[in-house]
Amino acid sequence: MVSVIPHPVSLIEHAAEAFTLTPESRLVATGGGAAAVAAQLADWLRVDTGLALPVVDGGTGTGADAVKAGAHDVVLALTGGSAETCEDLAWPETETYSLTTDASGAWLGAAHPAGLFAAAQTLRQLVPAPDAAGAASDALPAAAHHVPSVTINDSPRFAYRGAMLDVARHFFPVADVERFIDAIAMLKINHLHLHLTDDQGWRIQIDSWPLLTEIGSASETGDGPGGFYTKEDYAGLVAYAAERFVTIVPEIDIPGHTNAALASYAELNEDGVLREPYRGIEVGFTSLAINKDSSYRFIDDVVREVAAMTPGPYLHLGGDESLTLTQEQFVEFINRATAVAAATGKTLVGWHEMGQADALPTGTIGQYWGRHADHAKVGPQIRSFVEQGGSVIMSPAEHSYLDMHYPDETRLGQGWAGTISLADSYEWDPATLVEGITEAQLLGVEAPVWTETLETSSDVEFMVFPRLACVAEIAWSQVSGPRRFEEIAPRLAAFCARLDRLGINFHRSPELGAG
Ligand code: TNX
Repeated sequence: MVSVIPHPVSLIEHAAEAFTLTPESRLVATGGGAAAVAAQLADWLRVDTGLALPVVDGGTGTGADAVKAGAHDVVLALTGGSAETCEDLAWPETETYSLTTDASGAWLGAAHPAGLFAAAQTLRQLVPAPDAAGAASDALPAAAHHVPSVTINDSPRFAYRGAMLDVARHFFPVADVERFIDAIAMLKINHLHLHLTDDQGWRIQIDSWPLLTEIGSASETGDGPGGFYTKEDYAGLVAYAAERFVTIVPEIDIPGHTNAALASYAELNEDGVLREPYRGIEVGFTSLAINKDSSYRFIDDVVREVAAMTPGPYLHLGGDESLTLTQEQFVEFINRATAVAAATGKTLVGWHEMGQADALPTGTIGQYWGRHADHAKVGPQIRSFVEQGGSVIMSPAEHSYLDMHYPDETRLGQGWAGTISLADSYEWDPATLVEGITEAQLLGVEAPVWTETLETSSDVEFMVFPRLACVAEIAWSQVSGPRRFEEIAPRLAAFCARLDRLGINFHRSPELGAG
């Protein structure tokens, strides 16, 4: 069975003979930028099949330097000409690709390396997953692997396909975040939103306010040690993500969710009194001093340093659950703080509450996290971003909040938005969820993972998989009618077998048998 998640725009399966990967297969990279993707594909295939395949330079694809690809070779062809011209491509061309496999070889073509990377992820899913009950990868037989004969043409529905990891409630070291990036990239997720600051901890080095990490990073939910990313760590993460065509979106959450900062600097508190570090899981009880110039100096310094660490276009300023402020105070603060942050040149993102402000910098993006029952109240807040020239990222709590309990397993996670089954995470449409927000206003979809109850990578993966696969399909795949869980269920089961093989944790939901 051909099983790809997210499902491609068009996938034709041929009765013709399969393509076979053998120990003699080569990855032939054609065009600048193709070799780096081919090298990653070689790494995945080594893990997935035990085959150690060489990457060879196919030259420009024509002329005397062209390598003649053999029947067992995988050609990765950058079809858009030179590396310089592909920089000028507009989305969705950057992520569009085609893939054909048959007895004469495998061919992956795209105009941009990002498209080639997407093609390589698809090919990886076409290579049969060895039996999870089988041997460890180093003991795999280096035999032939039959890939069905297909023609795939594919292109994403939304430009922004995100996952959010909360590294503030529990700190996750660099290696864990890299592991997370590898896992989400398999599903063509192309943005990683890092929730870097909250009441429980401050996780990013800021040179101009050093106590944020000296004091503010040394706590987390429970009794763990906390931690933070140095600028060097962070640069490494940004680069690691970029190699996988994932853009990191840093979030500095203000004015609420700031106890770690308020415990580091007395002058950020309205009363000038230093707060105690916080290790609980309450929300909404803190605020920066909104009437003090020191707060705006702080914001200016922090966003300047964070923007300098951020090659990506976005800077997330939070703005959620500022429950100690009146609406008037909140709006005044957001108008002033976003004006300061806009000076970095970044496009700002905020949780839907930020839409109450009436002077948002043009283009500010709203992230919707409401429940169905909140639509009437929250609808105007999210539409306000559009009215002020921005767009919307959909993260509806009842469908995409990956820290919500599964219906059948409640040891980890929370329950304020109910339980989220695999079907709940699949059967929704971001373009019809909130009145006045349709396809044209959507930048994309993001699935957040809040980590109050999640301490390890294994905990995070358990909550994320396989539900993220459902959300990723919503974000990537075109839709022509209501989504039905039965359509994805058998493919989810196949994807989970692959996760199992890779040692990535997931929830063995009874729904996986539904296909
Ligand atoms: C709400 S969603 C929050 C977070 C919590 C989460 C727990 C949002 C913008 N704020 O602070 O961690 O619920 O599910």
